[in-house]
Amino acid sequence: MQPSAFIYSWLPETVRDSIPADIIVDHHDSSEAAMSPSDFGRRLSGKQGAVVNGMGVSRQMMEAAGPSLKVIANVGVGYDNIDVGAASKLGIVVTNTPDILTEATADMGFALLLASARRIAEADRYIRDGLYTKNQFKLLWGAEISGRTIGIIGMGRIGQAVAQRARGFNMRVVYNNRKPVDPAIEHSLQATWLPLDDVFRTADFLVLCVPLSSETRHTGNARTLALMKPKAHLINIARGPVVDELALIDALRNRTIAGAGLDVFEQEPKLAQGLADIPNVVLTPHIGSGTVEARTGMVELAVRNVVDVLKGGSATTPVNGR
Ligand code: 8YV
Repeated sequence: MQPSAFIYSWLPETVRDSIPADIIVDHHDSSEAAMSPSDFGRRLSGKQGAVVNGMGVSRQMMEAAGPSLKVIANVGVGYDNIDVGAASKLGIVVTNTPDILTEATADMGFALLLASARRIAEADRYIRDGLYTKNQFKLLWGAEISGRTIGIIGMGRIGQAVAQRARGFNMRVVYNNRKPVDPAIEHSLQATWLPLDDVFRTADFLVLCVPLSSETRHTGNARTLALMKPKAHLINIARGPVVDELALIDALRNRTIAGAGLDVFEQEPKLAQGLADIPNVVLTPHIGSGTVEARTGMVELAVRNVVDVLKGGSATTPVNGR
C-alpha cells in the first residue's frame, strides 16, 4: 500500500517539496482555518502518518484512524495534546520538536519578564490613550532586574536557556525540577536547586517552564501564590493549566504579587473572566516559539519524523520510543 500522511499544519513549499513523491500528502493548513476534532478524525482515517499542530489527539481518534497509523508528529515540544500512553499501546510513534524552539521560547520568557518588570504594556497603552502630554518624573516606575533572584520551575532545555539569560542580567538563579540537573550544568548556570515552595518564596521573578502533567497542573495555586513576595512577578511560558488562572487573578488584583507575564492560558484561546482588565499583567497569544526560524524548523522536523518512520527508519525525536 502506498504510504499516506495527513498534515494538519502550516506547510511551507520547501518542506512540502522535501516529502518523497511516493508518500500521498493530504494537507490542511491549520494556520488558515482550524478543523473540528471530528473532521480531523475523519481526515486521519486510513493514514499512516500525521503531522499535528494545535489539535488534541485522543485514543478514540487513533483507534478510529485504523491500524495503519504508525506515527504522529506534534509540531511543538510539549505534547500534552496527545494521549501518548494510548499511542504506545497501539504501537504508534509520537514525536515532538525539541531544541529548535528553545532559544525563541527562552527569549519570550525574558521578554515577558522585562515587560512585566518595566510595565511595557501599560506604558504603551498610556501613550496610545493620549496621556503622554508632558514628561513626568514619577511615571510607571518598575522593578530592577540586576541583582534580583529568578526562580525557574522546570529546568529542562528551555529553563536552562532562561537561566543563561538571567546570568547575563546579573541575576541570582534558583530553580526547582523533579530532580536537580547535572552538577556541571548547575555550576555553569550558577543555579541552586530549592524545594518548590522555597522557589515561590525566594523568587523576585518566577518563570514557569515545566511540561504540563497531572503533577504540574496548578503548580501556581492559591497556596503557592500566597508564598510569593508582594514585589514578585510570575511569568508563564509553559502551559496555561500550570497556573490556576482564577487564583492568579486574585493575587494580581489584591497586589499580593506585583505583576505577571502570560503567554499561555488555562482555556486557550479564552481568557478567564477579568484577566484582560487587570493592568499589571502582560498578555501574549501563545507565541513563545513564534519566530520564523523556530516555527519553520518545527514543521521541518515534524515532517521529517513522519517521512523517516514511513520509510521504515526511526524518528529523530520520538517521545515514546518504538
Ligand atoms: C506550540 C508550544 O506548539 O512547542 C510547544 O510546546 O507550545 C508551541 O510551540 C506552537 O504554538 C504550535 O502550535
